[in-house]
Amino acid sequence: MKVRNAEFLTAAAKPGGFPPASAPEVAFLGRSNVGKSSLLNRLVNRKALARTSSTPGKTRLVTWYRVEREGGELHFVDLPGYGYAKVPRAERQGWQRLVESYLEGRATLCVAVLLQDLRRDVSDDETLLVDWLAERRIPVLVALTKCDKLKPMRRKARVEELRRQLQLPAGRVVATSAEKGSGIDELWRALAAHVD
Ligand SMILES: Nc1nc2c(ncn2[C@@H]2O[C@H](COP(=O)(O)OP(=O)(O)O)[C@@H](O)[C@H]2O)c(=O)[nH]1
Ligand SMILES: [Mg+2]
Repeated sequence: MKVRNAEFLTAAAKPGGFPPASAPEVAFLGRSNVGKSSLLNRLVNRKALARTSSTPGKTRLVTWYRVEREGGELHFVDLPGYGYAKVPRAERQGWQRLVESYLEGRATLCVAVLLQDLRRDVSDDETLLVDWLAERRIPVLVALTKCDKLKPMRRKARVEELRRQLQLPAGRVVATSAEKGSGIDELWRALAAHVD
């Protein structure tokens, strides 16, 4: 997939700050530290469009990036990471409200990409999200992240194990490594099928 240009569009802490729904959108979801910023950067061939860090950010924001490809313009939407053990309940509810208002109300949303670390087991957070998206007829793809951390021998079996935990068909689960660039073309192909 040829990306001509990618740039920050806007970020919003409240639905009132969401930009006009002017292009097909791909939403990215995952627990903090799963590798979301790294994968976003890889998908658009940019080193630091989305910020990467090992320390979780404090502000809960939905961030939009404008991505220009050969097939036309689309938006990547970076939803705030969940699963901070120490986050107070009120803040967690704030995350839920913000994310749900985006996912439920966005006419241009084409597909949600849920990120899952290849080495971790699927938790209730991911299972609930997959079910929640399915109930709302929002197509979901799962990007398994940090595949380079497992030896090739173990990788394949692990992908299948997670696919079973997620109860998704094989075509919905893509193994990726932002570090090595593996799986990026396959993820783009899967995304494009929903966007184009
Ligand atoms: N080995 C490896 N590390 C990765 C990969 N993707 C992200 N990381 C590391 O995981 C940590 C969290 O990555 P980041 O993209 O900031 O995650 P985010 O919090 O989900 O946005 C950073 O230390 C990254 O360098 C990957 O594909 N392979
Ligand atoms: Mg990040």
